[in-house]
Amino acid sequence: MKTPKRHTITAALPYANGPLHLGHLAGVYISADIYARFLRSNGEDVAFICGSDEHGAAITLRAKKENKSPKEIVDEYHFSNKDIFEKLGISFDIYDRTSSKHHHETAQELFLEMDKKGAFVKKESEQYFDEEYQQFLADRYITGQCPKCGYQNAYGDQCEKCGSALSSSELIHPISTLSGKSPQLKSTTHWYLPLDRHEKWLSDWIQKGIYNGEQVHSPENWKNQVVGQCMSWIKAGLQPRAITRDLDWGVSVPVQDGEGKVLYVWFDAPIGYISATKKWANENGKSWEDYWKSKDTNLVHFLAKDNIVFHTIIFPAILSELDGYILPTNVPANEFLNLEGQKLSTSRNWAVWGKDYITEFPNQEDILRYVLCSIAPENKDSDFSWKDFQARNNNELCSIFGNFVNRTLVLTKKYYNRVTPSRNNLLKVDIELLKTIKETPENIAQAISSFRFRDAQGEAMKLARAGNKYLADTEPWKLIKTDPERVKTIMNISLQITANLAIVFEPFMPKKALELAELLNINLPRWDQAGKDQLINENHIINEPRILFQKIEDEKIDEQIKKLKNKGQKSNKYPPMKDEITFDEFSKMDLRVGTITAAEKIEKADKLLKLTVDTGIDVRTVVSGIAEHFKPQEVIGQKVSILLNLTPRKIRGVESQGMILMAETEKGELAFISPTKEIDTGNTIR
Ligand code: B3M
Ligand code: ZN
Repeated sequence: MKTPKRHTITAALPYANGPLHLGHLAGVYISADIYARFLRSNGEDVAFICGSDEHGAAITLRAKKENKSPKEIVDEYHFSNKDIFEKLGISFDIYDRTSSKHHHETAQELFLEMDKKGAFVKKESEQYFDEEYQQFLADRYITGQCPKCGYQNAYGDQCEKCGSALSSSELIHPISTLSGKSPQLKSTTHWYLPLDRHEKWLSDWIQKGIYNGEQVHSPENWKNQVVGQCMSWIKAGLQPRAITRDLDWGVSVPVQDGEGKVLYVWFDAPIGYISATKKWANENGKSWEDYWKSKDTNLVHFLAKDNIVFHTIIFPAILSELDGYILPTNVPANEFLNLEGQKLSTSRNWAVWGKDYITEFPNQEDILRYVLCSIAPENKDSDFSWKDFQARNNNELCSIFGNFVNRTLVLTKKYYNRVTPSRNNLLKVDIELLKTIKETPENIAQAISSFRFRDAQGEAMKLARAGNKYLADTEPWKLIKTDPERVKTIMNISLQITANLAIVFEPFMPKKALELAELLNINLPRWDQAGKDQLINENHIINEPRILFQKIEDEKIDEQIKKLKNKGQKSNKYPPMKDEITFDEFSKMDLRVGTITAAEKIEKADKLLKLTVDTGIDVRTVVSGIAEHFKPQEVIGQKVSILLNLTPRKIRGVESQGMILMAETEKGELAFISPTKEIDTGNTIR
């Protein structure tokens, strides 16, 4: 394998259908940014590529839900997500969008190139069609029973209960989410990527790093769980995958019989990396092809585990059919981040949103970066908790890193009026420290090169720890009276450590690194200067000391915990939602407006009233548990909602034919559900 001349780093394109939360940041973007910054600091040629994924059923469904157009949805989230990334210092070279004209053109071009080459198979097949909406249904638009585990509300593409990947044709009793009716099968033609053709070489490439007879990556650098996931797919046998859809939102299929069809979102989205690179290269006087077609380019995809197969199987299969493209050198996918011990859930609002953090913790973006890197789910799922966040800030950043820097700056001011003192005789403790200074960047570099960002940051922190210990052990504040020459050496070395901290922390906490350089009154040096112990020259004047990290108080953390719990409480105060039912299931209920015409107590049953209800189609008896709340004479003449077709059952010897609907408060108070305007008895409730 060649030493790379340049690096194309991609971070999964977030769907522009919702805001970013800590799970996204810890799962993908913080790691990717550390990698990109580290390489740039090393003077490497880097293209760090991202953007919004603006197509697919996730977007159109959201639009439908909010009664907006897909365009409105993607505009909203594209800009708000871009802003969050910027504020967190995620240093993309471009943050593009897949709804752009240039992306559509590139995606179409590549489709045509593949089509011409015979890389697709065109197949007619039966697909579900919603007659009422006159629309073919993407898998996401269909729900039904999972054939694997029997779960009633599986999506057409995946069962969220058992995790199986499905196709809608496998669902038992499929229902269209558009009309709520069962969809009909209708024949349609689609382009398929015959992944089965690619099985053999993909397997060699993933397991051995061999592609077209050449060693193109080192498999031992790939994460086990990534290789494991790929191989289990390959072993199960790869199936042809449709790469077009009958939809009206997306990149249209640029051939005659492609009318009314668009490219499958997972076909066009990864191509988004390429179109974004083109745009960036054009604007910056570079050649985009260097970043995608040159064998000495290191292509790395950052993403979370649910995106692995798309980047290790489908996209490589696409690239292999195109002229001259390289494949990724690595796909260091992360696992998931949990929140306070529970799975993150956007629908339950169990999340910490990037936007909220930025507003509630102003100028503390780097703290979040530090904490999320410390707990990055690199090899297994991990947990974010506010207490841990506070502890890492207070006990590590403030008490160690901040304390060391502050002492160094304050003592330099106090003893030398901010002028860097000279260094003289070195003792053993100094020599050891100089060795740590030298080794730190090497250790960090090694960890980053093998995508161990937690370890890498831990190594940087070790240097701060070593510095802090050095001052605590040597106690210059005591020595200043007895051995002022010695203090000069200690402070000189402490300043060298501080300068090193600025360099090595730059990939992790870029703003703090700049602040530190500013405090030292130097330009932030590049990585090749790290490890040196003469970064601050004798007589160099540093700036006025200032505190680098602030403690986070308990109140602030309690507030966050309370806020989260409140979100949870909403669903605790009231019973949680029952399992979803289909429209079909709902419509089986015969609900009507009825009128109570007679009521009497049932002997020896304190809670029950025997009601006579006029339902418009008959007069029937219903036993209802409302006797503790209503007297019989109170309810006569009351309009009610009644469920007619409930199987009759005997209660205290009386056959009850149906059920009266009641609203119940958490204190157990009851109220009838009756029409808000005059509606005749017998009318339906739907
Ligand atoms: N839009 C992200 C997701 O699955 C998906 C990534 C595309 S990367 C080409 O949430
Ligand atoms: Zn299932």
